[in-house]
This record gives sequence, C-alpha cells and structure tokens, in this order.
Amino acid sequence: MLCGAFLPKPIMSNGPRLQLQFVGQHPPAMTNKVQYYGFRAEYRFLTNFGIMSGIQKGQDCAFVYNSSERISGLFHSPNFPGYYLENMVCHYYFYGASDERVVLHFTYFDVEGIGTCDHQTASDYLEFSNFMSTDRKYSRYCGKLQNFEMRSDGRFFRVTLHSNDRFVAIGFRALYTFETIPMNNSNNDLRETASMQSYVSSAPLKPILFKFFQLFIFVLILTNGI
Ligand SMILES: [Ca+2]
Repeated sequence: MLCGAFLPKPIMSNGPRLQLQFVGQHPPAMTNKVQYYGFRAEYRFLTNFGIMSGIQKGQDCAFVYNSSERISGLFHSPNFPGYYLENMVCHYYFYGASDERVVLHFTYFDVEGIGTCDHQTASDYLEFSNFMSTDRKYSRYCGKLQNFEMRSDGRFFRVTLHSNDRFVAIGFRALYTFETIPMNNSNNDLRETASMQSYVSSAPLKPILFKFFQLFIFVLILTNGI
C-alpha cells in the first residue's frame, strides 16, 4: 500500500497484468484544510525488464554485452531502482576480445538474502562465473554490500540474478569495463624465460671455475714445496 506525499519507486508487474486500486477516505476534521491532489503516473509496456543496456536474447531476461559494441557501460537488476521481480533468473553475459578481461564495479548492491545465500536461507543471490556453467571459484552474493569489484579470468564473464517467490529488494547496479591486458606482460614473461634459460645454461660454469681454482692452489703448493 502506498500513501503520503512522496514519489514511490517504479513498480513492475511480474506478468502481463497489473492492477492498481485507489482508495480515497474522508480526511479527519482536524486536517480538512490540507489538500491532497491524488496521483499521476506514467505507464509503459516493456519486454526488456527495464534493462536498457546490452542486447536482449529473445524475450528472456538475458542480456549480452560485447566489447566490440561498447567498451564500458552500466547494467542493473530488473526494474532498477525499483524492486526486482519474484521468481526469476536474469543473465548478463560479457564477451571481450582475447586480450581483454571483464571488470565489474558494483556501485549499489542490495539483494534480499542472508549469510551464505544458499537454499536453506531462502535467499535471492547473484552468481558469478567464468563459464556458462557454475564456477566453484565464486560463492553466492546476497544482502547489502558496499562497493566492490569483480574480475574475469578470461575474455568471458557471466552474472546471474536468482530470486525466489518471497520478498524482494532493490537489487544492484554496476559498471562494466572491458580492460585490455598490457601486451608487455607476455614480453616480460618471454624475457624472464630467456634469462632463466641463460642462467641455467651458465650454471655449470661454476664447478669448472672451481676446478681451475683448485688446480691453481695445487700448482702453488707444488711450486712452494719445491
Ligand atoms: Ca526473495
């Protein structure tokens, strides 16, 4: 229920229907001088869950972000900054070039859930993965979190929001950036490998020098003895 003088956050229906009921009561005698003007709202029929960035895959809550199209931008939960929807799975796929990594900077995070965000806690959660399948490297993310950053290991990254059938929150907003890995790194690696090889190949020199030194001492002893 909504009342009072404030602007509510955007409301999104879970399906193709939404019903609103306006109930006007007689104000109490003491406050009859106060004027209430009711409300005015904008409505829109959406198929993109209110997510304007990326390319939507069909009618699903699945969005693709290619570095060839945009090197950085914002993405967020459905209906942000309003409440996200119940019982849904939303995918965000990031595809970079082979020399790029995906960097996500979360500037808002409030996903309804507690603790480890697992099934027992009946939590909604955000899942991160370097693959299309589950990535055991990352635990589930839920609750209220301060700004944080996530990085992909390779050129691909996946973020998925899971919500259950009860309680919702505002969700999240993040900045994505495709970061080019400096090519110097691989050159350095090559150089390091090269110097390592020369070190390895020069290593047997030491015993030879030692042998020479031993021989020199031996000769010295010999000459002194004579
Ligand atoms: Ca929930």
